Amino acid sequence: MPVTLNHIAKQGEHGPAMMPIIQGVGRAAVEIAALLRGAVFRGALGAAGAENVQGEQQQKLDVLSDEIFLDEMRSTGDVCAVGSEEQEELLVIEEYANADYLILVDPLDGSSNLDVDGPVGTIFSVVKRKTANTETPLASDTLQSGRDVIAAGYVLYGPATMLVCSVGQGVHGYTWNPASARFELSHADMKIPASGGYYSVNEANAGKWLNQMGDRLQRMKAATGLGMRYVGAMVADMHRTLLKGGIFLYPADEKNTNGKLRLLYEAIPMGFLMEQAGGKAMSDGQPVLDVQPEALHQRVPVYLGSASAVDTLLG
Ligand code: AHM
Ligand code: MG
Repeated sequence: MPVTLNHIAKQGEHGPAMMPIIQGVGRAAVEIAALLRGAVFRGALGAAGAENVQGEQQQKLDVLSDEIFLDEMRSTGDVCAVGSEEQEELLVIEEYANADYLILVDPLDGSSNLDVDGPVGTIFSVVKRKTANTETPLASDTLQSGRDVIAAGYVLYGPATMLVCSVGQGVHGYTWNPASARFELSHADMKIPASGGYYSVNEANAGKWLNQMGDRLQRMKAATGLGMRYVGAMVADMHRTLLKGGIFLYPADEKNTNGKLRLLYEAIPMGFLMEQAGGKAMSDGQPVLDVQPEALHQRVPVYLGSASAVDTLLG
């Protein structure tokens, strides 16, 4: 008997409460995957003509994926608000404003890959509200460190659609089976290899990196002999790093002095998964999960991977 997403309910203290929310993520993933496959026929590729709060060009598929995700979170009845990379403000789900959980999402990560049919992903994390559930949730409810995250995960839209998630009891990967029309457990208890794998970084920025990161990377390459892979979509680069080992990094540079990746939508969920998989997740000078968020769209430098590779780089 294949194991389905219901498996999440059996995982630890938070599994039962997280199962309906992660099933909602699964429904959104199926819809987004179908949208991506058909996008070229519907004229849905290309820029939407607007910029998001980060001043980045939104793609039509960023906007559509965001709508799909929000609708599926609303349909769970368990989510009171969604903080999205594509939305300036926290979106309160008025009809369920008394629900206990908030979800943070990058609905379509790596969207620069869309025009070349490259892999993209969805990244999410779940926190419990701090305000009383008799009140309207506030943006401050999202500003919780990774140590307070209850569940996190990503969806990889690759040759197969995979949902990889953790409710604090290890990391499990579920692959969409088109024949049975459900996610089935394909990668139980994922652990990052202690050595080997690849380093993954946009090395074109090396000349602009801060904190001698260029020299550090050269030393790490010499010490480990790791080969290099870079997709430019964090979900795909993280997924390979989790399965094969090594390190993924996006350091601070002269242009992006806090790095490019968002603390709440990218760094914390991936850091949570990396620690759950036995790896290490650092920002500058402290674990990603210890960084106290101060703003919804805050950015941080990120170094994720096998502890030995991360230590060799930063050590
Ligand atoms: P996005 O959320 O706007 O897609 O940006 C995030 C993406 C990550 O998926 C990826 O790791 C990074 O940007 C790649 O950036 P670069 O093109 O600078 O290498
Ligand atoms: Mg994005």
